Amino acid sequence: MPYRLLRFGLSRKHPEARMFTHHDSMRTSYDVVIIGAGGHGLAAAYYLARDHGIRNVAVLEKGYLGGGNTGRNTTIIRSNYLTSEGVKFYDESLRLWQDLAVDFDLNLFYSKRGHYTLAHTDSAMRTMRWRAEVNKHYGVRSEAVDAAFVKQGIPTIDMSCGGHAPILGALFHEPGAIARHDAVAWGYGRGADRRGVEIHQQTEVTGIRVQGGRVVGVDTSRGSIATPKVLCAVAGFTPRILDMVDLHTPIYVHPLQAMVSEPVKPWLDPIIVSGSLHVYVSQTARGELVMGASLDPYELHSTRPTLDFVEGLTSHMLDMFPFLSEVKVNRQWAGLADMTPDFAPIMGVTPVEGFFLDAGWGTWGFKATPVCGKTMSHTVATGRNHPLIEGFTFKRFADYRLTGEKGAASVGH
Ligand code: FAD
Ligand code: PYC
Repeated sequence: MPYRLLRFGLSRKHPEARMFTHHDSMRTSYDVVIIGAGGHGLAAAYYLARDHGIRNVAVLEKGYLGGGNTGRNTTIIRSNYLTSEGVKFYDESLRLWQDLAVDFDLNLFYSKRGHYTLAHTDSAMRTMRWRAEVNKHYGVRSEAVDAAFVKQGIPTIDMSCGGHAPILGALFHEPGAIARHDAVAWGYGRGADRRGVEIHQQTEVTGIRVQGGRVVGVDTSRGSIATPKVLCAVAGFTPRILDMVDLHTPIYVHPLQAMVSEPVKPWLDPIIVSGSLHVYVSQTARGELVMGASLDPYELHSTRPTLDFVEGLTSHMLDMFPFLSEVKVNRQWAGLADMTPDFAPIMGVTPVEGFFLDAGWGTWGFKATPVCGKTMSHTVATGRNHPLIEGFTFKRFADYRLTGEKGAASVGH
């Protein structure tokens, strides 16, 4: 790696290949069209080509690769969920994360930190014990820990949280990690491109053609394409795409904001979450504090950030870490979270033949990128839901078989 860096740095011609090919035109037909070049759409394209030999695939993106929630999230990766469906699914994702940088030959800055979900009340402690037991049952390393353990792991924290939310303990999840989100999109995009998948940016899907209950093509801002299979992976834009095929889900869209500080000396190794204080924070390898809070409390299709958010989040950050009062906020932004009533995703086949859905990723879908790619590529290739996504089907709402993950959603809602 250093040799490659040196060669690139000293070369006048910059011989490094582009991450992926620019195609001037689209084909008239593809075996599969994927809507959305976020991590999920690109991962599905990558595994379709690599594991299923399906390469005549177009990924259509109305903006730029990774410009949606994939490039806006706070990169927390964990598998400490509450339901058996969730724990098994996210644990498989964590396993896939371990090999990804080698698969891509790209540094994803994957960094295992340990993850604390703080408990400030007895009932929160009960939930932590519950999650720890479910996690351990499936071999996931989580444990309910007391206040002394928290203080030892995070020596700089004010255990009284400004005197109004004393920390009683936490759920400690040792595998909790962070990674560089845009590199994940580039890695999947480059890997798919090298296997023959076409990525078309600045190409918006404006309609989906259905005949006799099955998909036959898509209309785009650059013309129409014939295809028997469409995978929709558009996060906050899901309701608009579903309108095109006359399908309806209980998804509702709220903005989710985040912010980052100026770089400071490394002092925070673990990832810290407090649902009660509406705070989560980690420190990047560059020293920036990446922070977030809860969903904005209204439905809205806008990514405009607010001063209200910064004021609320910084005051709660100072409850935990008063010595940060001089640290400056560098940037803030928002993404569109596609929320479901049970805080679990909606994945797999739908009543429209050839139309597949990967949605309902709300505030929790970055960590699931690899396993979504794996399971959705299987589902699209075979026409049958992968066993790992059986708890997340489109029809679970009609069947009243919800997969209640709210207790593990991490941010307060
Ligand atoms: P996206 O990355 O949003 O990609 C969808 C793409 O579809 C977009 O690029 C969009 O332009 C494109 N598109 C939409 N409509 C069309 C159309 N008509 N035609 C063509 N293209 C279209 N998850 C975690 O696991 N951990 C976290 O710490 C975390 N933090 C978060 C913090 C914030 C502030 C936000 C907003 C989200 C966070 N999430 C987190 C959630 C996570 O970011 C998302 O669930 C995940 O990135 C979804 O990926 P995706 O590929 O499905 O969607
Ligand atoms: O899913 O861990 C998570 C998360 C943290 C912040 C937003 N989502």
